[in-house]
Amino acid sequence: MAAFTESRGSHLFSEFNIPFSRYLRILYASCVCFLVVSSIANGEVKRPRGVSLSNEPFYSNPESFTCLDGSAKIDRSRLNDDYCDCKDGSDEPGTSACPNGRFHCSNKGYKPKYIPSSRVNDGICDCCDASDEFKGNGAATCHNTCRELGKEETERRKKEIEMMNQGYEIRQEYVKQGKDKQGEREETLRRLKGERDEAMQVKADKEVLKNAAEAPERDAKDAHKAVWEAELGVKKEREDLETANRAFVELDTDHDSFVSFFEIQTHIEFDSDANGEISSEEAQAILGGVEQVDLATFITQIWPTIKDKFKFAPVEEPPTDQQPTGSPPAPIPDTPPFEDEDDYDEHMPADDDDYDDDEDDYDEDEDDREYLREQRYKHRKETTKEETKLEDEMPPYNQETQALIEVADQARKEFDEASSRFSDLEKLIEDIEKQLAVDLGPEQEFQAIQEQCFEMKDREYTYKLCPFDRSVQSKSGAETSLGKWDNWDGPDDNKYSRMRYTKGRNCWNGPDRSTTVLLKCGLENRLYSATEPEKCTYQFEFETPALCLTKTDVNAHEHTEL
Ligand code: MAN
Repeated sequence: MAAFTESRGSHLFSEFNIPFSRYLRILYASCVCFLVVSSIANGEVKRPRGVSLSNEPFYSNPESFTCLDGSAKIDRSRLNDDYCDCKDGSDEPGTSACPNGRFHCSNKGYKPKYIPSSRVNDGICDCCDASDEFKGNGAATCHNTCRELGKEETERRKKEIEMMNQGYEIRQEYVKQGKDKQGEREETLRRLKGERDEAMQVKADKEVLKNAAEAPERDAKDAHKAVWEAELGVKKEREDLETANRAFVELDTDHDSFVSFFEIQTHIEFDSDANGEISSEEAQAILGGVEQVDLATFITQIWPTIKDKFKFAPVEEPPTDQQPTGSPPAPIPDTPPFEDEDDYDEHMPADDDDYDDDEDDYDEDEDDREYLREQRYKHRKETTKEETKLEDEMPPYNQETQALIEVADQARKEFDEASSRFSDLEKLIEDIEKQLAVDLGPEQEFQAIQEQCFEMKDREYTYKLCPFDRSVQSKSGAETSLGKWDNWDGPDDNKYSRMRYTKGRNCWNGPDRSTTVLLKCGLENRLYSATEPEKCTYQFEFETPALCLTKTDVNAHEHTEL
């Protein structure tokens, strides 16, 4: 009796939200009423209609009734008299007089339940034992169907238990597989770490070899480049000299082997004050303050100061259908300002026999000479272009340097290979460590759904769940991320019943998309529902044997009374 009172007491306390002091009084009343209850059993006080067995003690006083919320005490005759006396409606459990009253159906053989007392005698069968319809139409039409419902329920429960038991067996398999897989992964991780350490050593050794091979290669290449740059310098100097000579020839229009200030005046690029003409003072200033300079002075003193400005006359095509005309070709000076005359000749373009400018040719017709001069300019221009191009390209390395490059190339190749092997191993280790860090359940049972995806269609969308990886929505082939694996999110006592996927694609004017997956026990792994309860917040439902946690004796349940 003590145990009965205690358990019922706490239940009632919360069920009716009764103040604690009132509760103590009720408790006292319950004890006092024990005798009365016994007498009820003897048929002395009848339990009012609509009162549950557990509430019976509160209705057992043969004289009076105290509302369950303590708001009033009334004569017992006013119970179920179709007039509402208690604020909580507790005096009218079996009529529809109180708007907040509750009618209790015992539903023997099925599940007892409460219905709002307003539904009593409304003509609609709410209780399977038909106890809510005892007057009027309902009394005639409602029959007790609790026994059949109870049978169906028992059958349903039995099937569910059988399913859960089968699921449990599958789960046992999952546990075994999961643990094996975890062992395999740990073993692979150990092996990879060993290989990674070796690869790191190989990489370090190959780096030493590479550095050793690259040092002589670098020295040889640098030496080669230095020689080439020196040669290039000399060539450029010679070219500059030649250009200076050509400029002198072009400027010396009266062929007196001097460039005079009036000859400078013909080159408008020297118009330093940009007034459209070059005064004799401007021209003399360009010649260093003198009236004229010879070739040597021009090359050494004047050319360096004017070469960036100086413009050669454009090369003109010789007329095709008539004899060329023009002034006689300018003589190439006899005495170049070089100590070594051969050196000069070597860097002057070789003249073709066709337009040799020997002194004898000066007897030729003036037009012919003009023609030859034009040809020579053309030739010079093209040759200079070609030479410049060639000079810009460094000549190939000699055999010895080439051999050093090959050795260094090989060393680099071996280092790169060692380096990428090391990186590959690092990546594999990182991946496997990530996998091992995932919580696959207390017994690794959820490993069975790792590394695979489950899909379902809902209207225009296909939803995909790749457990421990991502959640996706797709439409016409375009995928939208609904979140990446975050963590288990179930309540403390059922942590593995809910998963969270977060940080999916941002929702326009809203949060990042996210998914909650509710899991339950089922015979197969199946995504069977996908909804969007709030914009861009998705809820999936997934069944899996991994969550079939218990094995129940079906027969034991079969005999459990409802
Ligand atoms: C897409 C889908 C929907 C979502 C809207 C939000 O159409 O991802 O699920 O509600 O975007 O704009």
